[in-house]
Amino acid sequence: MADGTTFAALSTPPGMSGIAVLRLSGPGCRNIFSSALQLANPPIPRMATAATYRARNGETLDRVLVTFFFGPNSYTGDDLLEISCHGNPAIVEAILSDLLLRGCRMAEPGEFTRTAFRNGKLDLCQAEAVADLIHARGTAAIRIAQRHLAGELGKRLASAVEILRDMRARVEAELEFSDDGRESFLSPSEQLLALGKLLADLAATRRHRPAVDGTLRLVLLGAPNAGKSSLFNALLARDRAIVSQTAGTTRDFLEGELALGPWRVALVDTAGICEGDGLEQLAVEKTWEQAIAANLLLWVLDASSSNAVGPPQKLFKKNGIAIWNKCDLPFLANAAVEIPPHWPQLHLSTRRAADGAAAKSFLENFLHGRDFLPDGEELAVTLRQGQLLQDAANAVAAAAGLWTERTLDLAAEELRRALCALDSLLGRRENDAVLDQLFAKFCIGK
Ligand SMILES: Nc1nc2c(ncn2[C@@H]2O[C@H](COP(=O)(O)OP(=O)(O)OP(=O)(O)O)[C@@H](O)[C@H]2O)c(=O)[nH]1
Ligand SMILES: [Mg+2]
Repeated sequence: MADGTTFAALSTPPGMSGIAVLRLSGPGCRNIFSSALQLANPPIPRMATAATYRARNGETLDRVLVTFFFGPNSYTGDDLLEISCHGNPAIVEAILSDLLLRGCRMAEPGEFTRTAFRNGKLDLCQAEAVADLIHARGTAAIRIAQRHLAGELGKRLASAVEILRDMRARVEAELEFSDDGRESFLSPSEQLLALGKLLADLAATRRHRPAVDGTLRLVLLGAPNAGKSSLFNALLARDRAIVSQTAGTTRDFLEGELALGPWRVALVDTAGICEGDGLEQLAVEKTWEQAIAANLLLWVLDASSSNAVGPPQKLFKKNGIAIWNKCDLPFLANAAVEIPPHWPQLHLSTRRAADGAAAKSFLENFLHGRDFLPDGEELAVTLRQGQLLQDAANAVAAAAGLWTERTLDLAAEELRRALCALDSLLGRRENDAVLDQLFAKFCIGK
């Protein structure tokens, strides 16, 4: 809400803590500084100062530490005040209530960052990265979020935007002077193709997004009847999938949600992998699609069968865990079953209630602090960014083709489309609905 009022929020998690940090942004900060905190106005910027917070009725609410940031040299770009008080919810509430009485209002979700975006402190991709950095799991995901926050995407696109603008100017000049008989000076299709590839490659980094968002896909795989659906139910602690002794019970894959430590996990049960035809084959194709999209494979084997089937070589490079099921029965599996050496192995029986809980905590420990990003991966664009990058890539590729065919008016139009997509990506084209949707995902106080 760009209404020129001063908004305030608790920026640290609610509950009891050593300290709690309240933030205020807007023109009223200076007044709060001198009235509620009785500190000399104008404040000394960026200097932590001890003060007593007094309510309007003169009551002392807490001894606090305050820091004042003058706009535009603040997070939001407007005057900003940070108040660190003792982390007691009653103190926080008393200070917030007093701030409301003094004319502030409560901030909306993401309003600090949205204001920073509106004031040109961040481009839209950087604003999105603020939420990423808070939610990222694992050090590689955090590094990626930090790169996005530092404006890496904007920097990489700056030269693309420059080239596109230049090309568009050239094609328009060519169109304008096409009748004067001059020799064409244009041969830019290759440059455009290279640019299209760069944009498409950036768009493709969206495949790493779930790992940055803290969401993972764990896929149960294995031969028919190994006990995948039984394990699926045990991990979800409910009878979600049909279990039966008939091999080939599961056809369509099933999805259930599971929290494992800080990760939000989509657990997927699949059709058993086997040779077959017709429907069976269709089901197995779906299983392979799931295997490819997985962050972690849970390969289930029937330990009681001399025909227990291990994972195929083509999955050896993926992250996985081998789960020997039916360990309530004698172990008859062939010792020659090959499991990738980097996969841990787990022995259990879904018939034993305690094993489901044990499997869950094993997975939780296994996921703790783990990265699901390939080494050296530098960026992971969001779905929104990925779609716009792909739109731009398609338009640039189309422009390259049209240029080769000398259909310059249409090439100019495609270049314009590509530029529009990149402008939307960086938030240079106002779209309140997109902004509302994007910032609604933020917490209050961010
Ligand atoms: N003894 C024993 N039987 C089990 C265990 N887990 C599953 N079963 C049985 O094995 C059979 C197959 O279990 P499912 O969970 O349906 O196996 P699945 O891998 O999902 O099978 P498909 O969907 O056909 O591929 C059922 O009869 C289960 O009751 C176990 O730990 N011990
Ligand atoms: Mg099944």
